[in-house]
Amino acid sequence: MKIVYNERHAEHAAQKEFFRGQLVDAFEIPARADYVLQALQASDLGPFVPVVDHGRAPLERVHAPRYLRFIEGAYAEWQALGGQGDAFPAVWPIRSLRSDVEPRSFAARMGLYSMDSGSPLTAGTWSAAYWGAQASLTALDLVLAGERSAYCLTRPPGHHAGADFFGGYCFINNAAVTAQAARDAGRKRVAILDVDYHHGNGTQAIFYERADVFFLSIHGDPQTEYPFFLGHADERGAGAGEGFNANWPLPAGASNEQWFEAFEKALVQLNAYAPELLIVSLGVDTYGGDPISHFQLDEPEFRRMGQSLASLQLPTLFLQEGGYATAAIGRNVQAVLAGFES
Ligand code: Q9C
Ligand code: ZN
Repeated sequence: MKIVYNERHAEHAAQKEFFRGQLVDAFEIPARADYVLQALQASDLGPFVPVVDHGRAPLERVHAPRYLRFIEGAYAEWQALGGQGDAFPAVWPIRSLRSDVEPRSFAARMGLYSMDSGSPLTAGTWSAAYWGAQASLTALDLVLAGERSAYCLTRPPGHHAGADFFGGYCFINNAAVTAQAARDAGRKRVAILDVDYHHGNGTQAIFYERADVFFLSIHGDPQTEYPFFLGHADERGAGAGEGFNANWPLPAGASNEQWFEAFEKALVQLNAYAPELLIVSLGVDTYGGDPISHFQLDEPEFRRMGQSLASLQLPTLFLQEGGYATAAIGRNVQAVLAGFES
């Protein structure tokens, strides 16, 4: 399986994040991708393919241009104001406040363009995120050219980022940018299967009223799990998109049997849709040892996941999302990809 690696990922390097009123060591750190790289280099997966720059246009097909400009310049603005270390938002345009007027204040725009205070924005965030989207678009080129599958190794992840906001460690929604690029390249039906522990609220929202991109997700129940405000079972799409969104929220602590029961249901719906391309938002924070998540998958289950995905016989693009048990991420990702190839 060809692998596209975002070599610029480490430019996004958060130090700390807020957790229960304290600044704690960041979870979404460069070592995550380094471990995956090591594991894949030691395996017989590959070869590695260099990233091709597709420019800004494919990002603007999904994200508001003013949002992208904001992310690109945000760290410089923060520094100019005397901001020390990583940048965090502190105020949001919650219900009854206006979000249609873009304020001049940097602090206000940080809030306008974000959903939480848990996603530090660093000096290299734009660069890492931009090149991550390019890596994903490069992986798409491979699959469009006839490769059965490809894997994009990148960070920061993308699935929580909406058309005009960041959050959940995500800044550019790589899955959405890539699905839209596949549509623009003539693929008529694209499916995004999101197996990250957290609901992919950004991806869902971007395609919620569309029938040409089917979003399916298995995740921790938003009643108790991040992102809390989206990901319920009754979210089935709207307008032309009605029936083309499917969520399987599972209780924190769900068993592997529960997880695979939901997964098999998702695969049935996915198969019935007959997509021309499958994008897998591959978070491995479903791992039992994950420090911020509460499912129990382990290596045999990750392998089984890959095997089941292969049985769909679809052109498949695996895209790295979450996974925070740093030293185990490589093994877990490798198990999915090796299962797919087996
Ligand atoms: N201190 C992804 O997996 N909050 N994002 C966690 C832990 C946000 C996870 C708080 C978790 C976001 C892509
Ligand atoms: Zn996650």
